[in-house]
Amino acid sequence: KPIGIFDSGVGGLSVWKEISNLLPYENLVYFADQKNCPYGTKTEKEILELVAKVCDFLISRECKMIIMACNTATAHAIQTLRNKFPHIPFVGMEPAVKPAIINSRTHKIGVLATQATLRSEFFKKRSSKYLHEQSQLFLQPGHGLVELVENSKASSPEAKALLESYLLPMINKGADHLVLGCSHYPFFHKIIQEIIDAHSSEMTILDPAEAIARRTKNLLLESGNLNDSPLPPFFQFFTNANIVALESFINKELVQTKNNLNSSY
Ligand code: DGN
Repeated sequence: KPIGIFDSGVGGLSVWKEISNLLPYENLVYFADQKNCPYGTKTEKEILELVAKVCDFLISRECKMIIMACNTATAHAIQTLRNKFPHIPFVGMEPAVKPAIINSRTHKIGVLATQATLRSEFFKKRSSKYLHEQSQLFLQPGHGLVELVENSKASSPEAKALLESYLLPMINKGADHLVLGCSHYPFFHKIIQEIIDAHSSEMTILDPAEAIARRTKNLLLESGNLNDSPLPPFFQFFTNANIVALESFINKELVQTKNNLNSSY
C-alpha cells in the first residue's frame, strides 16, 4: 500500500523528495490541490473542507498513511482529520521553532509562513511551548511567495526582491535562525542563502522536511508497515488543475535528483 502525500500545490514535493530518499521502497501517491491554491488566505472552515476532500481521495487510493505536507492544512485540520479517520496515521508539518530556539545564540528567530499558519491556535500553542524569557520570534507572513513557486518563478528577480523585503528586517534585528514554515519555501533556498550571504549574516535556514521523513519512517517501523521489499516503487502524481504544468515542475525539480523516477501522472 502507498503513502499518501498532499499539499495545496507543488510545495509538498519538497517533503516528497526527502521521503523518497529516506524510504526508497515505498510507493508514493502525491496530490496537489492546485485548483484551490493558495490555502493561506482561506478561512479555517474552508481549509478543513478542502483537506477532508483530499484525504477522502487518498484513502480511496488505499493509502496506508497520510502526510500533510502543508503547514497551513496541518494547523487547521489535522486534529479533525485524525478524529474522522482513526485507523489512518497522519503526519503533519509544523514550523521548526523548537530546534531554532535550542540552537539560537542571539535568541532571535525569524519565522516565514503563510498568514493562516501564523494566526492559527496550533502554531501559537506549539511555538509558545518552547519560548523562554529572552527569545524573540519575528513572524513574517510570506504574502505572494506560494504563487511564485506555483508559477515556476522561484528563481526570478521578483522572488528575490520580495524575499529581501521580508528577510532584511529580521537580519538587521539580529535573527540567527530562519524557520521555513511553509513547504513551498524550500524552493527558494538558494535565493534566501544568497540574501543572507550578501548581508554578511550567519542566519541558518531550517526546513523541517527531513525531520518529517524520519518521523514517517519511525511510524512505519513501529506499526510494522515499512515496505522493505526491494522492488522499484511506483510514484503517482495527481492534480485537479493543469497536469502538464505539474509534470514539468516535477521533471525540473525532482528528476535531476532522482533519475530513476518511475512515475505516472
Ligand atoms: N505549502 C503550504 C504550507 O506549507 O503552508 C502552502 C499553503 C498555501 O497554499 N498557501
